[in-house]
This record gives sequence, structure tokens and C-alpha cells, in this order.
Amino acid sequence: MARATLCGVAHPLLRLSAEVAAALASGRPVVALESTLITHGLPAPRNLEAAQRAEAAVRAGGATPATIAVHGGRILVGLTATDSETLAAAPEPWKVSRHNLAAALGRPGWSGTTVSATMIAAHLAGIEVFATGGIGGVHRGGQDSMDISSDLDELARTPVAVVCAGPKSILDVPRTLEALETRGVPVVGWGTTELAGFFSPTSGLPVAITVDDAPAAADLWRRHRSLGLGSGMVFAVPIPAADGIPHDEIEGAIATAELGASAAGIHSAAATPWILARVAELTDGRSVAANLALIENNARVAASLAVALVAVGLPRA
Ligand code: PSU
Ligand code: MN
Repeated sequence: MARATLCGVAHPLLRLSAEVAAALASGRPVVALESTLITHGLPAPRNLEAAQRAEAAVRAGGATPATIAVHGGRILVGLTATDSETLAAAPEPWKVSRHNLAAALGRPGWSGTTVSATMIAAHLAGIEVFATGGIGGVHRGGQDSMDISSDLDELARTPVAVVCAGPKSILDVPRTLEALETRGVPVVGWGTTELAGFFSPTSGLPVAITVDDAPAAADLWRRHRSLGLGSGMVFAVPIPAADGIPHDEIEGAIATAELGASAAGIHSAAATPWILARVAELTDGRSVAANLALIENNARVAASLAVALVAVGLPRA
């Protein structure tokens, strides 16, 4: 295990796996992966399967996977196969974002990192590309409850490219897009002028920016970084059509799950895991199968971006 260097100084709270450290040291492509979807987003044993399929897709795409989690007072960047199994079965893991990252580092158990905490860790480690399922955003009713994911502010302040299938469709997606625009976060359609609809390839909402392939995405990201804007970028990749669930069908399940969450008084950090679990029940597990497929697809696309960034070869801003 090696420590990351930040401005040449080892960061004592990060622990890079030997494989990730070697890839970064020699400038090879690396893709960060989050772990809240392992600890909180998906039911066992599909959670471990998701982690393994994402890592395999990154490798097949010619990059090194760096799954990020917190354990034993360190942010782990790159998990061994055994680490992943332990994480997937960890008792009472925390769900860690910017606000409780330092606190999580003060406890012995495992924590899954959300998009926000994963971006922080990836940036500290010098990793520019990160793949996940969907980003958090403005929850339905968020204009009253103020339940707005810290993912949005993180995207505004941390320069990491996040490859996803759009905002999670359990959210208020139009308000999430407005919040991202306000924060100066580009939302980029990957091969499409329509925002990816998470469980379905389409959402009915337009995106202002489109790239057709990985080299174009790499050019856009490099220009963004060179301006010193400081923000991240969302690359929204549609789920492959064969794996998607029709928009109307999934919307019905989400609406029912939302009502159930309200009736049960579920909110804040517990909302996403609860609603995802209920949607899985309501769709007889089809939402879980779709979630795994889109995670794997995003990992594959993120690897192509990381490879293209190395090919562009410009110094990091
Ligand atoms: N997308 C999924 N499943 C998940 C998540 C996203 O398909 O479990 C997680 C991500 O880690 C994301 C987090 O950062 O949910 C957002 O949670 P919240 O809304 O509490 O900020
Ligand atoms: Mn929240």
C-alpha cells in the first residue's frame, strides 16, 4: 500500500492500493468508483456483483479501477477483491459525504462513499475520471424539505469528471438540472442531445452540451480544466436500450415508492436507499438488473474517457 502525494507531500489519510499507485505514478488511465451503491444502494449479493462488474468493465476498457471507501481511519483508493467482499457485507456501514467524511475517518468500521466523498478522494489522489450509477440531486419536494444532495455542491467545487446515467430518476430531475446550471456544472449528453433517464435511455429533457465520443469528451474536459473553473462535469450516458425499463413503467413504481417513503416518514440520507429498495420490490428486481447494467456501462465509458485523456496528453490544469 502506498500513500498519495499531494504537491509532493504524502497525504496521511489516503491509502492507495499498490496497483492504483503504480498506475498513477506512470500516468496510466485510472477510473474512480464509488461505494455507497455497494453499502446502501443495492441489495446483497447484487451489490458485490455491481462492484465486480464495474471493476471488470474499467479493466476491459484499458484503465485501472480505483474503488473508494473508508475503513480503519483511512480513505482507501483501490480495493482488493477481499476488501470488496468485506465492504459488501459490512455491518452498519456509514454513508459518507463531505459533511461526515472526517467523522467517518474517526471510526473503525467501513463506510461507503457517495458521489461527493468519492470526488473529494479522487481529487486528492489525482484521479480525474469517476464512474457511478447516478448522481444525487434535488429530491422530489426538495424545494420545501431542502433535501438537496451534497453531490451538487461538490460538483460545483471539485474538478472531477463524473460519468453517470443522469441524476437518479427518483429525484426531481428538472430542478436538479436547474441547480447544476446555477452552480456552473456542465451536464453533457454522451452521444445524445437528451438527458439520460437513469433506468431508461431517455428523460424527455434536453441537454445543452453533447459529445459524440471519448476524444471529444476529453477535449471538452481539458478546456474546462484549463479555464480554472474549479468545477466538475457530469457526463450523462444513456443506459443501453436493451437493459432499460420503459419510462412510464418506472415512473409508476417511483411514484408509489415516494408515497410510501412520505407515509413512513423516511427522509434525508435514508431516502435514497429506502426508495431504491422499494422500487426494486415494485419492479420484481428489474430496477436492480437495470442499475447493474448502467453501472457497468458507465464504467466502460469512463475507462474510454480516461484512456482518451492520457492520449490527449496535455498537462493537468
Ligand atoms: N445512484 C444509485 N444508487 C445510489 C446512489 C446513486 O443508483 O445508492 C448514491 C450515490 O452515492 C449518491 C448518493 O452520491 O446516492 C446520493 O445520496 P443523497 O441523495 O443522500 O445525497
Ligand atoms: Mn439528501
